[in-house]
Amino acid sequence: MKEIREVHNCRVCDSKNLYEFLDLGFLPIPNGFLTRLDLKKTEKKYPLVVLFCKDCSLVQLKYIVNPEVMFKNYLYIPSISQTRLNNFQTLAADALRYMKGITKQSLIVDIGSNDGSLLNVWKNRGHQILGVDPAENLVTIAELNGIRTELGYFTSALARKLKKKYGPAHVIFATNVFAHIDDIVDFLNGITHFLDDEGIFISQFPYLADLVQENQFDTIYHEHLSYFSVRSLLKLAERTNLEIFSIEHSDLDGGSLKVFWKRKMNKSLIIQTKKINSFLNREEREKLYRVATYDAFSERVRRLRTDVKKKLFSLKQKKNIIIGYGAAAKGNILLNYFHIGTNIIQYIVDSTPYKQGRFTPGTHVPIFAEQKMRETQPDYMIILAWNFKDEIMKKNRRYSSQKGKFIICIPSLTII
Ligand code: JHZ
Ligand code: ZN
Repeated sequence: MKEIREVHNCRVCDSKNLYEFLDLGFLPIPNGFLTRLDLKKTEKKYPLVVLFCKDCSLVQLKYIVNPEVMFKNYLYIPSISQTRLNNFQTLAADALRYMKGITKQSLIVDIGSNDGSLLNVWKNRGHQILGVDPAENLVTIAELNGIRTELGYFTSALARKLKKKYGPAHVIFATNVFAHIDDIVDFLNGITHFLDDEGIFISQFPYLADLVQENQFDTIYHEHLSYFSVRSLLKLAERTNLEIFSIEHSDLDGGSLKVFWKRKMNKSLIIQTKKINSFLNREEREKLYRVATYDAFSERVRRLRTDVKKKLFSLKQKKNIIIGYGAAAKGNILLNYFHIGTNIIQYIVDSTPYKQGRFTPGTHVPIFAEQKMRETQPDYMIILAWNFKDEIMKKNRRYSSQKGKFIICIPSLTII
């Protein structure tokens, strides 16, 4: 496949009725953290343009970057944040609540399993586990952690091989990967095939309603091809042999949906119509099916850029030391779109070992471990991983007791 492909049809309903409402410009892929050597090379940047489908309300990227460019060697791991690890525990409890028949022989599968953190929860309880992930570096780490993992992208073809090799899956998870998939109908056909008759599939991803309401433009990036409303999800389910039997809201990642799927023929699980309709009511109330809502969103994003740049430049003018906290993919979107780099931020601290010693893509801000802060008592810390602001501010009580201030940019500029 070429490095980039333009979308002409909605991936959920095939409509050509697509309305372009936001253009974030040419940006580097957000997890493309650079080594010192990379700094000398020319950096690839890809267009980040967002479309709204007027027929099913799916929000989706206009240009798709080849997954091999983004996921072959992947530097993001979930296990750095306690909040994210807690979420994996909650998901296990969710599965056990809906599926009484889970035994030690049940096969638990995680698509986009990364370093195996989600499956670790199940391994510790003695279950059969299987990870699937395309990142060669992460499969090696997961296998070292004793998490059996198949290298590759989950498709209906791979599903047939996996079912033959491991038998049917009783629970399949897909967290922070469902929105990353281009041929989502084929993906769901694979899930249908791999699932046991009584099995359930649980997907979790950022929720479009929260993204729009909280101005979370920085979670729009090349990895995230789709931004789902419940309306577009139900439309998608109609094209498969699966049925959504429940949806729950989670605060993770600034607001995400946990979507519970079963095979249409599985009558042992009741469809939670009331719960599902409550999301549709919210989407109607917040006018998520109207073009004007997305034009207003884009206007707020442009205003946010002006406010943040003005404030940061004036803090810098007064010789304050400003750093970033959390070398997050979303942070790289914000820094690049706001044109904020070493002209404002001295460095970023992050506990992810593979990110330390590297530089942020496009803006080339150096990334250090947290002890760097001890050496250079900063005056301001921009929490780029704002989705973990509570966990991060708690961790930095000493910094704030020494008059250090926190800057949060989403949903609006706040200094604490
Ligand atoms: P974090 C993630 O994106 C992952 P990103 C993924 N791209 C996705 O789909 C979206 O969320 C929804 C660091 N950190 O998890 C760790 C500390 O150093 O929000 C991470 O590098 N110390 C698949 O990249 C970064 O911050 C800490 O105490 O936006 C957080 O990035 C904490 C809490 C985090 O992922
Ligand atoms: Zn559509």
